[in-house]
Amino acid sequence: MRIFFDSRQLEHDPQQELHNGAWMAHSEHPGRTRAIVSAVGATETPSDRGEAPLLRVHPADYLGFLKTAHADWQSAGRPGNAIGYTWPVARRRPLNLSRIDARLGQYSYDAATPVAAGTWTASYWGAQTALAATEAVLGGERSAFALCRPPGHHCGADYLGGYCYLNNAAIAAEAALAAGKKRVAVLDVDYHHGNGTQDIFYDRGDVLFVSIHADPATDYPFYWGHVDEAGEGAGEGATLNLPLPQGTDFAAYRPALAQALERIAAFGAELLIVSYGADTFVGDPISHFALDTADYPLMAREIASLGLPTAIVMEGGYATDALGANVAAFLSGF
Ligand code: Q9C
Ligand code: ZN
Repeated sequence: MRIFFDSRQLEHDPQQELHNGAWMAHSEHPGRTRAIVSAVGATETPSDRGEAPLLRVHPADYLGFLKTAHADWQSAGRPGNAIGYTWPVARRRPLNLSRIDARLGQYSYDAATPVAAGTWTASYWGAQTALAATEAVLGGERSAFALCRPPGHHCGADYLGGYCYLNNAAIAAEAALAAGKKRVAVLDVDYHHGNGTQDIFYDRGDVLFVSIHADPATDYPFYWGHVDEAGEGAGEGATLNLPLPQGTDFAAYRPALAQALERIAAFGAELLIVSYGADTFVGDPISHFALDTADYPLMAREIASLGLPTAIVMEGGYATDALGANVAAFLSGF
């Protein structure tokens, strides 16, 4: 399998996140990626396809915010990473605010996703990595892996959150549509619901979003991922949420996976994007499913049995010591 990776993604090195009321070292650190690189073998560096494919998903004002947020934070005399502390709820009308704190609140939804000096560069090359893998499968590869970092599935068109800044899976799906595919499916198997990807395609009939994740009644991101979220307008029926309880092992996971794959086949997808998070692993420090390393090849084989050209995009997974083995195990099933 062709594997794409750009080492500039290591430049994103966020210092801390607000976790259950205390600042703690950030879970989404460069060491995750180093662990995966040493486990999966040779990688290819993506070429630069520019900003146009990013702009199919994210508005220019959001990209502009992301590019300068850390410098703006420094200009305001602040230490460390840029992070918001107030979020608009009641007053969502468009306002042209310049204060960095106001802009952070406008373009984010949590305090787990700081903007560091290297965040834009890393996110940009993460998106290019997803595009390279997509191009490989459009060119005839059966499957390809994009070792993306930071992850992408929590960020929407114009907001960051959940350690995510650019939505790599959505950028990949839009690239496939731009290349002429009529129907694309995104299967999200990260432990957490892919709220950003869901939002981006919620009213669209050409992209099916299917997610298997921890029940938002107990788990982040709480406000999305409930079973009754099924899409709207032209996208009615093109979103499928399959929440599962904490403690789920692969035996309990399998029926949901079968249901997800059935829907993707029925949709008539011509290309599949898999948002793969290894945080379903039993040893994940911030998650509560019970999948084991040996389950990932089985999961992958079932996905591969759809017979669709498949671009796999890396999302979460925080048990760094097991992460390389878990990713390699998943890829081996294709
Ligand atoms: N106390 C991904 O896996 N932290 N993002 C929640 C709980 C946010 C995970 C804090 C978790 C985001 C891509
Ligand atoms: Zn996750």
